[in-house]
Amino acid sequence: MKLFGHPDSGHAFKVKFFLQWANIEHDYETIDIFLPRPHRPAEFLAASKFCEVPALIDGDKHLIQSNAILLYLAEKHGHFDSKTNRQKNLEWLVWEANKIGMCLPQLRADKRFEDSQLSEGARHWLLARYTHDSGIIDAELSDGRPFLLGDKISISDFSLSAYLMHAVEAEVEVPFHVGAWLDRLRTQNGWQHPYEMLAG
Ligand SMILES: N[C@@H](CCC(=O)N[C@@H](CS)C(=O)NCC(=O)O)C(=O)O
Repeated sequence: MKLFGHPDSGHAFKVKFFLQWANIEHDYETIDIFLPRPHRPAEFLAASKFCEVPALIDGDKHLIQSNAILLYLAEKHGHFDSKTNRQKNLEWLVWEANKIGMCLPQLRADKRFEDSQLSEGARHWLLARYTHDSGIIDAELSDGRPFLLGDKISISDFSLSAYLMHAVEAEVEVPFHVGAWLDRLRTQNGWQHPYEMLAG
């Protein structure tokens, strides 16, 4: 297996963290996502339909979209113990792509990259969405369960936490139970700070 990523990509981080946590052997290459798309390596361009990271090569398969890759890896490596468990994970993954995985990367990019600055109205809207979305995760974890689906860590945890690991850079508040959950994830096998993990 070979993963393509970039240190600034929370989308790549969730996949790399899962691979390291699950001890799945893989090669890794950093792609300069600030280069014009046609200038990126040919192997990456062939693997990544939309020229985005993450992209994963597994034998003759080319896999893209971080949550779809997580689902593929969890299925392949036997991380679903039932159909219900798979369905519950799928629900959170779809939620992530549309909710916290949409607003938080934009809020962070606004603070981190000069050419990604938001208009006042857009920032206000995204911040309201972030407050709502982080509140949903907080409420979910408020009964004291260690992970989103209960006692066992799952791909939902890897997916939803990815950009929250950069919350300081986004200058957003992290609710109490979410903060405790992020700390718990930082104690997991394979954990490294995203910048270290994806440096290559
Ligand atoms: N929906 C995609 C998002 C991937 C994405 O936005 N990747 C960004 C980095 S976080 C990228 O490759 N940007 C460079 C480009 O689009 O040229 C996923 O979940 O994998």
